[in-house]
Amino acid sequence: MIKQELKELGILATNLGSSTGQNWFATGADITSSSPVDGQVIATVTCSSHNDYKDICVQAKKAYAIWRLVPAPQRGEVIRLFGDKLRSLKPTLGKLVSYEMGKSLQEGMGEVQEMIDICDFAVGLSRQLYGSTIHSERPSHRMYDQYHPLGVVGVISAFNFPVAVWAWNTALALVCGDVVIWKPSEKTPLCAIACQQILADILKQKELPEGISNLIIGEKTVGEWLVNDTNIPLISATGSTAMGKTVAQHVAARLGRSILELGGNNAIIITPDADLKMTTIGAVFGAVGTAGQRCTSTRRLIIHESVYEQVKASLIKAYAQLQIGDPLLPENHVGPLIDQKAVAHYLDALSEIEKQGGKLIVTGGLLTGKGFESGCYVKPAIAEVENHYDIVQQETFAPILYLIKYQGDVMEAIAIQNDVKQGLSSAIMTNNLREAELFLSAQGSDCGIANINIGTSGAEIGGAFGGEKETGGGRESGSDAWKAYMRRQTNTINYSTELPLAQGITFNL
Ligand code: UN1
Repeated sequence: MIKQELKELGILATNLGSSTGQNWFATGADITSSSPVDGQVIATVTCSSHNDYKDICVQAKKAYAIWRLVPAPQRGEVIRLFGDKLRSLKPTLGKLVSYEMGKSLQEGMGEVQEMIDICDFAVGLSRQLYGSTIHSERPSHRMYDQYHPLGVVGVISAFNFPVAVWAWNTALALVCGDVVIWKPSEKTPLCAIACQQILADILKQKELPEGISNLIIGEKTVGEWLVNDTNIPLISATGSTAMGKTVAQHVAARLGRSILELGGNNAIIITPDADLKMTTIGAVFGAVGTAGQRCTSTRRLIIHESVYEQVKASLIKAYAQLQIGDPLLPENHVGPLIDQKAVAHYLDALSEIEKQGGKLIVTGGLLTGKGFESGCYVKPAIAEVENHYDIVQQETFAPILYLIKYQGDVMEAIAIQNDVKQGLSSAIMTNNLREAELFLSAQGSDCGIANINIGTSGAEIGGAFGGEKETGGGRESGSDAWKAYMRRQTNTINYSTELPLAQGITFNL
């Protein structure tokens, strides 16, 4: 089904490992990658052993010694070529993402578009790694700060964005002069191999060391080598809050830096002044897009009682029109969950909702029969709940949408929205300026992302991406997120013939 695409992406064998001669070392155990679309095994992939990991680190360090001396705009040129290549491979890589991960082809290509966008951003950035000039308090002195490369950056990414999240990190890290070791989700190794292959070809073309971009494949232990390695000054990890807590503690114990992008529990507030037509599209896409497996997926709608019944009715109508099935077919809105374990979590959550007092108004459930043989297809569900239920407080990575009613003013809705442990993305649908500004104010949303009149998912790469509280506090992608990938240095230069001390201190010998 995907053979042609794999060939175009330079993946020639279906048993992948060190024998392919590419620059990930793999002599460990084999894992298979199977598609949640049809349950078919796509390929067997050999994981990295601990010795492979050590070899990779040597290679990465050697490459770093060279790469950090390449002028930043020339590093940007490498990323420009990478972005151009991605442009031509967008349909092919998008299809692999869709088939290996299960998101719709549209969204698979959207993910590749995010890669292209971050490359464009990084190319511009490569000429703008600005520090500031600071006026010294001492005569004939000059101060400035500058940003230097940091070293080898470890990137741990999740299955749900198997290519874009790596690209956000890698495009920035590379123009910053760092090199990358990537540990992708073991559920989507082929997407990772394809990406690595594309970048490796460009490095080769530019006669640069392969070790600028490295790939290690495997389960949790492989990630642990990275996290505990004192040679890696920065770990950027995307995934569950549980994973992030472990990573944070281990990296902090060795005083390394981490960028954490963890779970969300994202809500849209729908006020009496909302444009309800826009609201329905934003809420439904946010809740069922990527089958509810984005960290920015809409989990909760906090709806004013005056529009509650109307919103509920239009959601039920919209959900009845959703087509669930093969994500590669353009008519389908919702594809499968990543695997049967995810299905089990989803089913558990449905029964918990009822146990805890919630009411399923769109019941959901597992789909069986023709087209659903992989056992990974579920129906998106909607439940009326209260915000304090344990199940509502958790992030269930599946298409389950919670409706919560509020009676008072927008401050009541904001309090409900903030009353969860996570703090990634949030939105308000309103045409009322006061409500919108309150939502964005210091007493408003406590999330890293707060939107007016759009949904919670689908952030553009230009902004810094990440969230507060149990979302981990990290920022990736646009704005000045690049600063986390560099080390800052403050420089003071004395061009006088005296040595005046700061703070007016006199020290005479
Ligand atoms: C994620 O779900 O881990 O905002 C990333 C969005 C995408 C990225 C999500 N641009 O939904």
